[in-house]
Amino acid sequence: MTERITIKPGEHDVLIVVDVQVDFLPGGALAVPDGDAVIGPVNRLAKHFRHVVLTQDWHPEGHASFASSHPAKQPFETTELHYGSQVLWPDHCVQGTPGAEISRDLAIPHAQLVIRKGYNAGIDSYSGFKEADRLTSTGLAGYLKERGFRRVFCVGLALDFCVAWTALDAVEAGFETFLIEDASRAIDTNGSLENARQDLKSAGVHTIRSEQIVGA
Ligand code: VGL
Ligand code: ZN
Repeated sequence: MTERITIKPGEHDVLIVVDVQVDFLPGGALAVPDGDAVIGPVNRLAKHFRHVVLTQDWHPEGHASFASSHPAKQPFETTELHYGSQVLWPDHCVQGTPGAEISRDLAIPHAQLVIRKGYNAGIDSYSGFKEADRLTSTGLAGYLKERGFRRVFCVGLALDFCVAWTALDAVEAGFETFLIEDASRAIDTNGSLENARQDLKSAGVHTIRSEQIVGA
């Protein structure tokens, strides 16, 4: 699992900080258990990366991924949408609301891009790269390629949804991809964490710990 290499991030490396938003933190609408534990590690890691991208879950009111949009459905149940099975969530990260804000405790003033996702009313987007229909692109792969990045390091919330899907799509887009486990926390619903671990392993995502990222 953990590969005991150390890595000094350079010009071809980018840190992607996934969805560290008020609604995913304690007290939020879709609070990830122990979610605030990622903030310290993420802030420390970000100091070692010159290049950082943030993602922001950003849903319109009445989004198709909200249980409240489906009569008789409860949060954490699933339904079939036009692109396949969809977990239904409590309303969260509604565009322009306080819950959708990126945590003020993140100390990454040098972040270069905030990529919003999940803004199409009928399609969810866990991944920062591609929406859940697996067709609609956010443009992130093109951006990262044009910038000349080769390695992608993923952290944030939630490990078993947005972080995992972002890492899997980074591999698919051709990047060598790392998930920094102690800088991420999972929701873990209906076996989602175990499934994500399997998928990450099969895809060749390297799972590492933040101590393996070192500075100059
Ligand atoms: C996420 C569920 C719904 C995440 C976003 O950031 O992992 N999970 N929307
Ligand atoms: Zn969402």
